[in-house]
Amino acid sequence: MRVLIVSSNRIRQPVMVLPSGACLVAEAAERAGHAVRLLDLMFEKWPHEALRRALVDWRPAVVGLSIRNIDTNDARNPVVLADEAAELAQVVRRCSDAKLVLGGAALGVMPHELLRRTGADYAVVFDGDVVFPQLLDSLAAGREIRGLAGVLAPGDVALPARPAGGGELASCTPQELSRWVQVRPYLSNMAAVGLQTKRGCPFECIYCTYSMAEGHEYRLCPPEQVVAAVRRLAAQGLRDVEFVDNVFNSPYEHALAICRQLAVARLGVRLQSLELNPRFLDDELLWAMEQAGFAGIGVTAESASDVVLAGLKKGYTAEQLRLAAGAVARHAISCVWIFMLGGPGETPDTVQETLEFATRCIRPSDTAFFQTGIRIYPGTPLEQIARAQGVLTAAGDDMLAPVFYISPQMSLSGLKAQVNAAVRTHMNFVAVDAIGLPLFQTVLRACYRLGVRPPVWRYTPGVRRLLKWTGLYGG
Ligand code: B12
Repeated sequence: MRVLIVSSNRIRQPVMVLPSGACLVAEAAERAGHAVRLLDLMFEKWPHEALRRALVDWRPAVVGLSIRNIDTNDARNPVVLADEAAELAQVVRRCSDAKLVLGGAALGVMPHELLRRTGADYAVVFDGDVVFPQLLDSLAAGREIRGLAGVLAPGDVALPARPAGGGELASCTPQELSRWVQVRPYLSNMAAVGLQTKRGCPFECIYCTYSMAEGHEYRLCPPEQVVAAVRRLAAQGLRDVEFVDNVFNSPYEHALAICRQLAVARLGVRLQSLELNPRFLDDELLWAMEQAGFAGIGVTAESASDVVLAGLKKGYTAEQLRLAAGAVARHAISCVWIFMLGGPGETPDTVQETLEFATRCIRPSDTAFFQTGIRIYPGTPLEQIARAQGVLTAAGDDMLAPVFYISPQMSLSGLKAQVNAAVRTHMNFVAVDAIGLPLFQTVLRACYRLGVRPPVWRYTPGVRRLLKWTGLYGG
């Protein structure tokens, strides 16, 4: 069958993201014997017209619409992206009689709502590279789709069964990204190529959808395959590689083995991962990461208050966070600490505890990033808490427009004011609104031309001073 995969993501903040998942799915469909094209809308000036042209030229029997983001996860400036996906679906319906199939990270979060909102024929909920070829085969053979593992159809109430398999993760990155998308413009906007070393998440953070989308059990990509994938990327000139696992350093031994093997392989790549759990971050792993070529890491600390950490079910304490900060300070890798303020139990005092931790324990050359408010997703324990506290009134099937949790013990404006005051006096602190600054993308491209390479947040204190001096941010 002729298949058109459409990568709909056009969000450029905080950095552009190469559509590796959509490329993986395109490759898998091609391996299954189908003729596949991929349309990436990121750089298209007129996305609807580009889609119309692709539909008319290629005349696909199936269109796979990849949807990454539902919104920008920013309580300060909420943006709904589901409407854009619905408009693209309308273009498909107007210009073609192809079956329309949804896929992408957003489907792991709100599949029913997106299926309804777009009017698509099917949604692939779990691993697209496994499920999509099976769906295509069934469509080609005219077999019944309802009940196919990983596929949701209109009117289905329950989530579909997970595809059989489990165990090892077959593919962690596409074989050849540049066959499907223009890679250069992404690189000059400081994007790194994403690579998954595992799927699945056993943690129980109350706000998170990761285990809903990928299951609680880990499926690991063997370390030697991860090294082979990084080698392949390096051979294609892709030297900025980001591990995009839900949590990179768990299981700890798996991350350690990957780093040690990468160190031996000496591939000359700049590695990063923004998803490190402080509970599993020690000198041994950081040393291995340094040897492997890590240029930057992110620790998803969320809070440094024991009350809030327990409320979020993070599974570590403020003391463990301090130990992790001590370890980070003994190594040369740049680090961004990511905090998510406003969770259950948060008060101005607990926010102060977190700000004090960031002042005392984070090196001035490292970055502290503060998000205010927590996006509430249907089906999470946070949704139940928010309903019980009267913080959430929207119906469970009406949450595509973002709703954010703020502890009833404080207000969003109070929280913002507290964070802004700290940002003004600490040149390594950044609040979420900085991501949307006008000129941000222009600055990124200019930096790239001057030889600056990812991750850009390594330069936060310098950039912050410049922005403060020009009056653009945090003055
Ligand atoms: C790593 C990550 C990041 C990194 C990305 C780094 C990089 N170099 O790529 C960073 C930190 C930069 C980031 C930023 C953001 N992120 Co993010 N991110 C993730 C994370 C943890 C992994 C994404 C990933 O790369 N997966 C690996 C690839 C291979 O998988 P994939 O693209 O999903 O593709 C698979 C399937 O989706 C499917 N598939 C994909 N396309 C298609 C197409 C078809 C037709 C089919 C059938 C299937 C299919 O098959 C693929 C293989 O299984 C996810 C959570 C998650 N586990 O999905 C959140 C997630 C995608 N992010 C999210 C958000 C909100 C954002 C931001 C908007 C946040 C912000 N304000 O900064 C930005 C947007 C960035 C942008 N420009 O778009 C949300 C999106 C949903 C939502 N709430 O809107 C997620 C789901 C987290 C969540 N639960 O909230 N992110």
